[in-house]
Amino acid sequence: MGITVDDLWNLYVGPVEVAKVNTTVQATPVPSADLIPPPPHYYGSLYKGHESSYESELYKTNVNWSFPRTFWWGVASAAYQVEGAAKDEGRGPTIWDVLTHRVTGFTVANQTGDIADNQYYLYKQDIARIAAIGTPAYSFSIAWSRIFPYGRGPVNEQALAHYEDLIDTCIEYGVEPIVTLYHWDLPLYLQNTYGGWLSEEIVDDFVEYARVVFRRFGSKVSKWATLNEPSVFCNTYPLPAGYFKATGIPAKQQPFYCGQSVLLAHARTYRLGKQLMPNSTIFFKNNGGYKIPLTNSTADSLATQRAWDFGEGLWANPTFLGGDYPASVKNYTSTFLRPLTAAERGMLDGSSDIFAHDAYTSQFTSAPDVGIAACLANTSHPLFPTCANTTYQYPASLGGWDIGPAADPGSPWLHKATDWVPRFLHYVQDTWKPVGGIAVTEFGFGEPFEQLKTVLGDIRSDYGRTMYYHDYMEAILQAMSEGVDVVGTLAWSIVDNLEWAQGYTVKFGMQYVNLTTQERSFKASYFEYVRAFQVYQRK
Ligand code: PNW
Repeated sequence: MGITVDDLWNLYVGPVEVAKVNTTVQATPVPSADLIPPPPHYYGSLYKGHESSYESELYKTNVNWSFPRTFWWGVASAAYQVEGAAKDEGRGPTIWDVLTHRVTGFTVANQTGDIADNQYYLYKQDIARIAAIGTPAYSFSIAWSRIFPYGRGPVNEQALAHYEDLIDTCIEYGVEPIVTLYHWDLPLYLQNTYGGWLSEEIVDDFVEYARVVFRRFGSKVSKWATLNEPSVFCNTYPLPAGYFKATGIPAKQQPFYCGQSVLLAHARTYRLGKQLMPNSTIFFKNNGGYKIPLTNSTADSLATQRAWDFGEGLWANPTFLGGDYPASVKNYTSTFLRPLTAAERGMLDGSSDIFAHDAYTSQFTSAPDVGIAACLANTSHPLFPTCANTTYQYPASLGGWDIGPAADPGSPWLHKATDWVPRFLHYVQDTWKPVGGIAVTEFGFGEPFEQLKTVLGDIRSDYGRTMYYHDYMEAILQAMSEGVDVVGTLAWSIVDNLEWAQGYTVKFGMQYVNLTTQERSFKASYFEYVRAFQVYQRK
């Protein structure tokens, strides 16, 4: 490769922090006192929705609620956010090691994932804990740069052995492992060699990585996510100037070059996976949320359609609706991106077994102030090319209220909007008609100001997040009782972790992590999530 992995670290990242505990720790039994749920909120359940007025429909609706026995559920994480052990056992650097170490201010207080939750060494205890509280599945991601330190070329057996033991430990504890191949941690070498996702060269490398992982773990893992939230990670392009290989592709076009590589990488990986593991469930994770036209104007409904097209549709139309981009997206990308070939469209169509969606929130959508046409005519308009505005507030004519309570100010994109979840699920089912149903593969809430709390009991009593899960699970049950085929849920997250640019200042964990001692504690929300299944899952 012309450069050693050590040199990659030294030249582009520099020294990394090392945890005190840096060998695999055996699990100890979870104390039974840790598994006592919080006292109930007796009036927590005001059933709502168009067909369930509190007095008359409550019990009727409620008896129709249940999760079928086949319903799968668990908690989720991603490698860079929880693992730590940044340089250990042959891991190669990723763009995130550079972003956190070198790009001043990229993360809050320049926090890094060097140690994070040290799950690379503490996984046995983490799995023992989630098993003890009754969680049937754990969804984690594999770090591409552990398996292939350069992203291509030599394979690192030590990393494969590590993930093998992680998977075996899950199975030993009766926890189903669900694996994501890519959760944003792009091997740095690939970014510097050809621009990462901006180049179609990445497709071959990704498929080879997938092949190695599928071959090794295909007999033990049956649910696979290829890629997590391309809408988010493709929009990290352009990467900050001066740290990575520059490509000369205009900034606003870069997310779409990335998108095309992602679609092709996903589709080929899907086809390979189904060939190697015919009984597996393979999908990619979309994200976004329900989009409500702010007013009933024609402009707002057009803008809302554009937001669907440039959001979920960019990924879901090619995979669920015949292989190509939505018309509005194609209209834009055809000015610079090569069209997908008939063979590629054929490979894409039907390439996700379920519609997996990380459905945290919903938002109101409206036309830009200048109007859609003027925005489309001005490539430097901040909303170009989507040309749709979003807000979390009702219009002033309706009082300007929030759609629902805001999460931590560090996550301004997130408001609790659980009242819209049933409509969202209907919309996904009606629009993309996923044959295998819908899975909510991430949902969660950054409890406001949780990082300021110092008393463990106060941290564990995460009322906002608890109500979020309570209402969210009811919303899913409501939608299912109305005929929406929801097949699974994965809550974000198993533990507090590195919340990307927010560092450790925003908490999404259903377990608190003391970052000094690495001790974990269940929060009330975890019990609430489990309770939904204790009450409603058919035996
Ligand atoms: C997800 N949005 O990201 C990621 O998959 C996780 O890694 C992350 O920790 C979690 O959500 C919480 O942020 C998202 O703007 C980031 O709609 C942004 C959005 C959605 C999901």
